[in-house]
Amino acid sequence: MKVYGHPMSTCTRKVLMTLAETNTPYEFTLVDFAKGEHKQEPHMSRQPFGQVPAIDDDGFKMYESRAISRYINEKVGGALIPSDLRARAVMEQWISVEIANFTGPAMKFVYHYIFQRKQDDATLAAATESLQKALGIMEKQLGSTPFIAGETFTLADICFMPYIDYVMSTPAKELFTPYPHVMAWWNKISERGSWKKATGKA
Ligand SMILES: N[C@@H](CCC(=O)N[C@@H](CS)C(=O)NCC(=O)O)C(=O)O
Repeated sequence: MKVYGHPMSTCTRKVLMTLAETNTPYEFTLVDFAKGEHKQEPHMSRQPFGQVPAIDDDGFKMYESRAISRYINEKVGGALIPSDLRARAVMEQWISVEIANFTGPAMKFVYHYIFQRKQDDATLAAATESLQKALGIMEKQLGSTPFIAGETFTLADICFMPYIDYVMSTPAKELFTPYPHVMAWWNKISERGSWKKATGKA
């Protein structure tokens, strides 16, 4: 399987984490943002929105990180998607929470502090409020289950990871302190060897 992406990209990292968790071999091709390769051919034919990641699996081409992760897990018979209908539905619920309620506000801090895309005070205040709301809801869940969607590590955990990792290296990490179950979950899942491999920390 060929993976086209950037090692620092949150979306690429979801795919790399899924590959590492499922022990799936792959060949990585850097799409160099600095050279604008993501907005040029041949990458535009792989990902028409000019973003990463994209894959080519023996001629089968697709993009969108969460969809790619589901494909990889199903292809190799991985354990990242529960076979039980209701457990799987809960996993999908938490992936939707990640997309709809967590990642947007979290990324405001990442843009502001890491990527130097400065956000105004009102934007950061709104992001703080939204993130605190999401963290409170995650805290309740993680007080009763070891992983975000239940008893096992799933794609839902993976989907949160790249964003939390970046937020934790900004002053917004303090927003997580009042949520001990979220912190314990993050400390546990970020210690996985697969995460270290996916992020080049191994
Ligand atoms: N929904 C897409 C989003 C992809 C995306 O936003 N990728 C970012 C890197 S994490 C990117 O390529 N940004 C460059 C750009 O949008 O110009 C996915 O999950 O794959």
